[in-house]
Amino acid sequence: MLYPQTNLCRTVVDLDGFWSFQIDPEGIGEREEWYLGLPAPRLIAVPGSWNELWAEYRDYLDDAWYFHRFAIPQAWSDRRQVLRFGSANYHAQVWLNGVCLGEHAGGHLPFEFEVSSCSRTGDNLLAVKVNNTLMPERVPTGNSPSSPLSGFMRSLPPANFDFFPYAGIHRPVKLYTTSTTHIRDLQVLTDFDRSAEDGEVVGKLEVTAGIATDDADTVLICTIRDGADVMARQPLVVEGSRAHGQLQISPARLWSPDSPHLYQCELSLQDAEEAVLDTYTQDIGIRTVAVANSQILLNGEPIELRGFGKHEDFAVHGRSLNMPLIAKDGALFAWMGANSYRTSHYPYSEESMMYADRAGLLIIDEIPAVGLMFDDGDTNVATRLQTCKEQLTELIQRDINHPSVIMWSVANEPLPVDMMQRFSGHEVDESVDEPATRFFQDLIDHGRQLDMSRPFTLAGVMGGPVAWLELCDVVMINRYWGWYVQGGALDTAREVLAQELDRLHHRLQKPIIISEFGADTVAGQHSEPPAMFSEEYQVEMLRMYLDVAAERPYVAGLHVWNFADFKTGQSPMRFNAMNYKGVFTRERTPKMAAHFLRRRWQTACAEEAPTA
Ligand code: BDP
Repeated sequence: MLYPQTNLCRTVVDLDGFWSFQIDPEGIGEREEWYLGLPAPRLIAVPGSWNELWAEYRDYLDDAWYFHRFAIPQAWSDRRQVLRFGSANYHAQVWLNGVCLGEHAGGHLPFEFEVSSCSRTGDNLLAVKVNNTLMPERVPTGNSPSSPLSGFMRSLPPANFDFFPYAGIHRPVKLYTTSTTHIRDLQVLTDFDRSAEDGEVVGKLEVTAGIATDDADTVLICTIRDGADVMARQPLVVEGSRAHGQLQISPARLWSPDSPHLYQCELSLQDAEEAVLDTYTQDIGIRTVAVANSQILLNGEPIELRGFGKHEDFAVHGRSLNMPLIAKDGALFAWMGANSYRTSHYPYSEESMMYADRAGLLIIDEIPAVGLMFDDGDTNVATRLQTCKEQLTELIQRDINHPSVIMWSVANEPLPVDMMQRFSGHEVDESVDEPATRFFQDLIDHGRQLDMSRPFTLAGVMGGPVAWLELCDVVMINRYWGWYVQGGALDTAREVLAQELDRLHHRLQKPIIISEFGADTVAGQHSEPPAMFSEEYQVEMLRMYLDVAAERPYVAGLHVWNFADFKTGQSPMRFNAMNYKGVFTRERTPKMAAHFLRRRWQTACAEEAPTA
């Protein structure tokens, strides 16, 4: 799905602002035609999370209605008009002028509706019913009996994951136009060669696009620009509604964290008389990602991921788009010498992916499959597999052109059926988790059909089946030795971690990323000797993981959990309903650990930098 843009042939109008809002706990809105206007509305910001705005709605996740009036100019009457939502959590049903346009399930991903037949010049009435109830058939889900977050640890709201299930229209709402004959989608896969004569880099682009046209004579011209310079230009081969072609540019500049160079791929859809009907420009970066010899290779060279698991989370904004925060976090990444993050535990905004392309960050892009469970009946599991596939399809379609995205993650900490037994170190019957192994095989196979150019992975829970890691191109493990297990005892934790890493390496022979490790740390809490929850302990724990990894070349990356403190549900495990494992506070004040990582990572950067 293309990100809306204004250009020669397209216009985008932003519908964000203050909308009307009303919760609908009785589910009467549709019957009473709230899509034509709300009986007792409050004002809400779009984008935004409603849970942050009114105390009484903090834990409310059920139906809520948004309503907004906007105008369409006369000049648009013969244009194709599309209404697009960056995301809404979890389920959205949309009406325009009383006509139901359709619905979308799954948060964190964009969806759109063509509205040309029910929009009108002048005043328009837009209504959206949003629902974020935690349900077993949704991904992510409500609470599971096998989850460590169930029983007396149960959190409020009863999520099966450790972050607040914010609800609302979280990302921008836009209305855009195209001509009836238009470009539908665009995919650019990149590769490169070095010329035998002079070693110059030849960039190779494989371009495919979808077009909506009735005219067999439609022409689609592809131009690759570097700012004002045209690097390559040729018509694509059009076959029905698909077009494809291969272009080369030479010399080409490769995209990398040190030099995140972007080219522009511009499509121009023309009729037989060369009149331009539609055009679309996409930033692209020429780079390759591969896995070999237990290393991740970017442009053929080993890279080491230094960074974090994050969240889209901030006071008042909740989970909604927060552009200054994206830029602030980017600046803090640069300050620390970090080069990578995982979109734990759901797709982040398209705007943050664009930022990463330009800033040279390496992203592990994750679907919202956090805390998947397999113990609540075959039907629920089958429904969730279907949902995961849909989410993976939508994510890959959305993000395939971002050079920053180097890997797809299909799950975070799926829960083995025999979770508690595994946790307590008892013998387990591996066969009980085989249905889940088939689930992941199926999901990863599905992803590989959509994108062959990036590795697939999932973040494995402590004690989880190795068979699940075996399915991945790159192994990711979340480890809390020294926190949930061997808490306070970093020497023992070091031994267990080192042994486990070596065992996994021996068996799997793949690059390993420690995708989570961290300690809850109350900013300003100090202790000597270091004790859990103090800033000193967080530093010592991170130091231990970094040291163990540094001795093991097959550890291809370290993502500290977490970049910043974040909101979660209330539970005895979470003081103040916060997870305090951030190396920054929620407001982005550095803890001692941020300074520690900066010293370690800035040194690593300096060592990697090419010498004169
Ligand atoms: C891991 C989860 C992450 C949690 C973290 C923690 O992947 O979402 O926030 O543990 O406990 O299990 O802090």
